[in-house]
This record gives sequence, structure tokens and C-alpha cells, in this order.
Amino acid sequence: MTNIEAAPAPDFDTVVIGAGFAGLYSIYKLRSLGFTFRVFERGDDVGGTWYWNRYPGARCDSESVEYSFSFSEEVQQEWTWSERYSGQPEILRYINHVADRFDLRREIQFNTTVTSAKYDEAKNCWEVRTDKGDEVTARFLITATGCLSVPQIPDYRGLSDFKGQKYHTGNWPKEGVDLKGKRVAVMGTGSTGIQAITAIAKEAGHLVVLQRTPNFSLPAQNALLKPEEIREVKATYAAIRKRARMSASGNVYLGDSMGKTSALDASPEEREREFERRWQIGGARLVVAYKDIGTDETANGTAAEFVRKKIRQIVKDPKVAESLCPTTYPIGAKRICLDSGYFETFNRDNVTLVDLKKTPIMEFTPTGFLTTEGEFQLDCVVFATGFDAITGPLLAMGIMGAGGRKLSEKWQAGPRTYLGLITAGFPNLFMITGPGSPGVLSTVTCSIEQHVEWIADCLTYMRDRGYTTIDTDLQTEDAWVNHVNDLADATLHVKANSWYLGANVPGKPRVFMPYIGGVGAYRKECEEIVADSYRGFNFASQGKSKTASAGTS
Ligand code: N01
Repeated sequence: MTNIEAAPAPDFDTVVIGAGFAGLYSIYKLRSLGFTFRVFERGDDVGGTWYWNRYPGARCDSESVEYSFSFSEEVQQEWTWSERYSGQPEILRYINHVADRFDLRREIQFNTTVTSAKYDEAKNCWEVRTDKGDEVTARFLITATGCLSVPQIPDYRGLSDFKGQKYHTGNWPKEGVDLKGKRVAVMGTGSTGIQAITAIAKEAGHLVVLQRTPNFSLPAQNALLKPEEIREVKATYAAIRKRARMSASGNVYLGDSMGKTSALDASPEEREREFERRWQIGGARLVVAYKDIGTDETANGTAAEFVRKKIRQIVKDPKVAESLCPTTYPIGAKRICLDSGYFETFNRDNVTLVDLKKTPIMEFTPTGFLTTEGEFQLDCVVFATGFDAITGPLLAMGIMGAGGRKLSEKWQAGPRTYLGLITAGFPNLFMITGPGSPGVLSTVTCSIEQHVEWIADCLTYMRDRGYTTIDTDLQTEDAWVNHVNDLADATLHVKANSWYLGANVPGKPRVFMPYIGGVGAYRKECEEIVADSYRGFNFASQGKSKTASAGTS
């Protein structure tokens, strides 16, 4: 470690990048602990994911009462969600409410994109530069950049010649888009596409759905929350949150939905009843109806077939129904989609499904696109084609660690972290919901709060002991990465080409990025590591390095 004693103090203790859920809670925490900080945010207001994803039909697929902050009992009591699954406008109003209530905008510099972040070993600080010409230094760098914030638009021949409107759902214009009566195509049938297609079909003159791979989608069974439901939640909020924190996914509001028995021990009639019961309750609970749906292909097949049967019942045209039936990967191996009438949409006269596996797009033209079957004339194309997930936002910022090593070089073959929180050789860099943590496999607000609190505790621990540097070593990191891989390999998740594996981005290494052991197990591991004097973390102060596990008091 370099001696930093004589180095001038950095401008701030911390720079935080991003002002969505993660950034806002970081502000709240850092401020309450007396740390100095600056926050940079690309958008012109708070909200992160919910600021950018304003596409028609945008809605949360976690229950509203859980997809929210738990850190303030006052906010929990004063805010009332109107629907079981909130729409984007309501979530953005909520985020704004929290920002206003705690005066969180004060330290945020909006409309500012971080263009580089370089660790200066001599000064033991991060030098952060932005597109607005800022150059600030901070002892610590915290990325709160979200996991799904770098939109992907495929590179089709002729796309730049298309004269109509083009939008990506993850970068939807703030002023909205009038699609009334227009000829619209939506490309992509993931969670986003399924929501957008259902909503746009009601508005467009004609909608063409461009599907490459059909997806398993379950009914959300969204509804207005009743006053008695809200009263009950508010009366028991503390208990709900406590259970969520130690659960598999952070989603426990309607009871523990994880089945305890094997699908193969149930008779076909019992399974049918259980799947139907869960289909009617709504949400993703059908895919955990039995304990082995996520791990055993035969068990999984029973749930997959139930959903295919539903699709065939709902969609009137048998050919269209067949095209909509997923058959090439296990149910739940990709993120399960929740819908509000998606399959019914294909019974509308103004909706056409183009199965790109059967009739691929040859090229876009100035007025539409050409498939192997013919030409489609369009006014507008909506790309619901996903994101360079999890690592994309981190690699987009030009992060350079010790010795000028680029993060993009270190992660060339896939991300490597310890707990998804730090990565060796990039001292004092903390990632909220980084790769190797459960973030995207959970009610993300639950995971965000855990990470922010963990980081805040760690910074306090360091301040109390005069430590100025935190890092880990490759051995610790390798062990964590292997653990994350082992957990994933024991599931069927690795059998689908999903964004969890980076499979949606051409050239991205195929590595299962999230920790799949569950938020409760992960939290426990994090707590045990802290209790064991921050096992695996190396701290240093004033030029003296110290391996935490050797004892730190
Ligand atoms: O993205 P996706 P998303 N030509 O990557 C298709 C979260 N989310 O934005 O499957 C044609 O899942 C691609 O096809 P294929 C949620 O975690 C949350 O929908 O690769 N098609 C796929 O159909 C979700 O999982 C909420 O063959 C192309 C689609 O585009 C995550 O965001 C709401 C193509 C991309 O699906 C991402 O979902 C919405 C090409 N070249 C989303 N390239 C909440 O409610 C890609 N596709 C919280």
C-alpha cells in the first residue's frame, strides 16, 4: 500500500453515481452518518430505472407494498399504494416523495454522466470526471447505477434508413409518445415487451409483435388494493419486512410461496389444482409451487406444460398459440414475466405476431421492414430489446483501478467480485447490487437496502479505526465467484439464454452473474463475514495494510 499520510484530503469522502432507489438511500445514510459526498445523476431528476422506463404499460412485477423502502416507518405509514403491482408513474411519484421528504436532492448534480473514474494510488482516492467537465476526488466511490440501465438496440441492416419513429423502452421520452392510430412494431417479448405490447395494442392502429423467443408469462392478477388490505399491511409492516429480509426473493407479503415437496410426488390432478390455485393468486409463485421446479427438468416440465396449456386455451388462433408457446428452455430459467392480458392481446384484430425464428427480418427499409415473407409498413418501431445487464452500467464508466487497470480488462471473461460488493485491485470502490449479489433475483429494494446499510456500516467501521483503504484479494474473490457459479450450476437457470448470463448481448461472456442462493442466505453470509472481523477484506491506514481476518480491533 502507498503511504497516503502526506496526500491532500480528497474533495469528498464519497462520490455516489446514480439517484434511483440505491442512490437516494445512500444519500440518506451517508448524510445521517456525517460523511461528505457528491452524487452524479444522468437524468434531470431522481428515479433511476423508473425515471427512464416510461413506456406504455410499465409496471412493477413485485408487489407494491414490498417494492418500496423499509428504512422509514414514517414513510411506510404515510404512503398508500393504490394497486397490487404499481405502474411506473406511481413508483416515480413515490421516489419523488421520498426525495422531498428527506430533502435528498440537495447533493445531487443532475444531467451529469460520469465519463471516467480512476483510482489514484498515491492519493488513495478516486478521481471522477463527468461530461459536464467536473473533476472531483473522493476517498470512496459507490456505484448506484442499477442493473438494467444500458439499453440494447440490435444492429439490423437498414435500421438507420428507417424514416419513422424509433424508441427503446428504457429511454422513453419524458413527454410521452402518441401512438394513437399508428402502425407500430414492438420488438422483444421479455418482461418489458410483454407489458408494452399489451398496452400499445389498445392504442395503436395496428401492432406488429416481433418475437424471437417466446416467453413464459403468468398473470399478475393486478388489482386495486382494498382499504382493509392496506390497513393490515401497515399494521404488520415490520414483520413483513423482517421475513422478507431472510426470505429467498424478498417477496413474502402473501405468505411463503416456496413449495416444500417435489412436483413428481404429486399426482397430475394435485399438480393441476396447485398450479391453477397459484395462477389465480397471480405473480410468480407458480414457478415455486414445488421445491424442484427450479432444479429438476422433469418437475420443471410439469409447470411449463401447464402454462403452455393456458396459452393454447387463451389464444384463439392455434398457429399463433403454438408460436407463443416457449419450448426451448425451462420455465423460470429466464426471468418470469407477469402480465395483464398479454396472451389475450393476440386475439385482437389489430395485432399480428411475426415469429422471427420462422420468418426473420432481412432488413429495415425507409418505411418499415422486410421479412422472408414480405414487407411491413410502419410509423414507429419500439425496441423492447433489453439491456447490457448488471455489468453494462459499470463498464460504461471507464473505471480504472490500482496500476491503471481497467475494469473492462479485469472482467474480460466475466465479472469477478467478492459478495458483489467489491472487486480486487479496485480499492474503495463499492457496488450496490453488483454482480455476484442477489439484486436482480430479488425484490430489488430489499437488496438495495441491505447493500447500502452494509456499505454504510463498513465506512463507519473504517472511520472508527482510522482505516482509509479497503480491498480484497484474488483468492477470496475466486472463492466467492466459484461459490456463485456452483449455486447457479445446481439450477436450471443456466439452461436458458438470458440476460442473467449476458446471452442477450453479442460477444458478452456467458457467465451467470447474480447470486442465486437467496437474499436471506446472502444476508447471513454478509453478516457472518462482518462478525468474523470482515473476513476476506483487507484494510489499510496510513500506509500500513491489515488483513481483516487477522483481527482488527
Ligand atoms: O429485456 P429482456 P426486458 N432481434 O432481455 C428480444 C426487468 N423488468 O427489457 O429472448 C429480435 O428480458 C429478446 O429475444 P431473445 C426484468 O428483470 C422489470 O424485457 O433474446 N429480438 C427478448 O425477447 C426483466 O427481466 C420490470 O430471443 C431481440 C427481448 O428482446 C428485465 O427488466 C418490468 C433481439 C429482450 O428481453 C429485462 O427485461 C420490465 C434481436 N436482435 C422489465 N435482441 C418490473 O416490473 C433482443 N431481442 C420491475
